[in-house]
Amino acid sequence: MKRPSMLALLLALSLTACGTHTPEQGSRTPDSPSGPLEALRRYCPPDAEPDCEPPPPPPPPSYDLPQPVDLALDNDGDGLPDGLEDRLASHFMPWVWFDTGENYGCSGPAAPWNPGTALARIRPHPGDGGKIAIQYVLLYSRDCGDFFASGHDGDVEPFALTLAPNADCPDGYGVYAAQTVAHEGTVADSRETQYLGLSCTWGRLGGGTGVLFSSENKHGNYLSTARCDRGGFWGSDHCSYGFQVPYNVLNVGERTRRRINALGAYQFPNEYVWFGTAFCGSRGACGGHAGSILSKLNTDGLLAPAY
Ligand SMILES: [Ca+2]
Ligand SMILES: [Ca+2]
Ligand SMILES: [Ca+2]
Repeated sequence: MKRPSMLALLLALSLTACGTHTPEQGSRTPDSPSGPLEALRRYCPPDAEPDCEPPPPPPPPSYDLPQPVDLALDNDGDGLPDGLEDRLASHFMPWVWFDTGENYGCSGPAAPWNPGTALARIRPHPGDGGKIAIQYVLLYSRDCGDFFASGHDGDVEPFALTLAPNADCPDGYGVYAAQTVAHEGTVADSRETQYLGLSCTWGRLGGGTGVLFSSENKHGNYLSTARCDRGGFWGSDHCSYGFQVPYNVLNVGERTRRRINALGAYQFPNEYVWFGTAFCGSRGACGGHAGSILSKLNTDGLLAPAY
């Protein structure tokens, strides 16, 4: 029998070594595309050691801005200095009047002796970047219902202003237009628009007479009693100069750069601006009839006109 040469032995040893390696390479092709080896393939380079560990997942993103913020800066990243946003939103917040028929406590937590919570999103107007859009929402613990419309826990009622440059005004902007939306998205959807001639003083803090009416027990917003009394479900809304309530205006920032998210410090524990969860007026689980705050502040369809 012919003895194998040294070269043949070396060749056989080499093939054996390759053979031990080949199944490992084969094992990098996973049977299941979602298996752990597939995870290794995604995270480790092709020539990585077999025990290459994928890196830990990144922490979830936090969009909340560190507090306190420098209001001279554009912390929420929309192109406007945040201090200017704050001043304009408060300066042009109108007087808010409730109907004489409002049930006692239904405007709560807002009352003539306790300022209510108003949220505002302020940014360049999507329809004209030279103007500023302010979207406000007024928050209530409850919608108390009226005639054909049932009540519910939590109430989020929007209105909007468009500001335009006016060098005569203290911060360089006056009110161009106001728009209210009551019963949004229902058969009783009622919208009212006023053009306001670049007024410097329309708002309450600006010394003006700009007024918003909150309809009886339902809290739909209107700019005039006449429009309110024709609005609602089959004309059920009522508005009047019954009693007046002041509001604190909070600039909540932008969705990805939040100035305010949790509302626990602002009369509404366990409620959030930007999470998109149903607003329940801090009354626990509810049917979601008020919708979310996010849905009101993030909907360009509720903006006041740019032209
Ligand atoms: Ca800003
Ligand atoms: Ca903003
Ligand atoms: Ca309501």
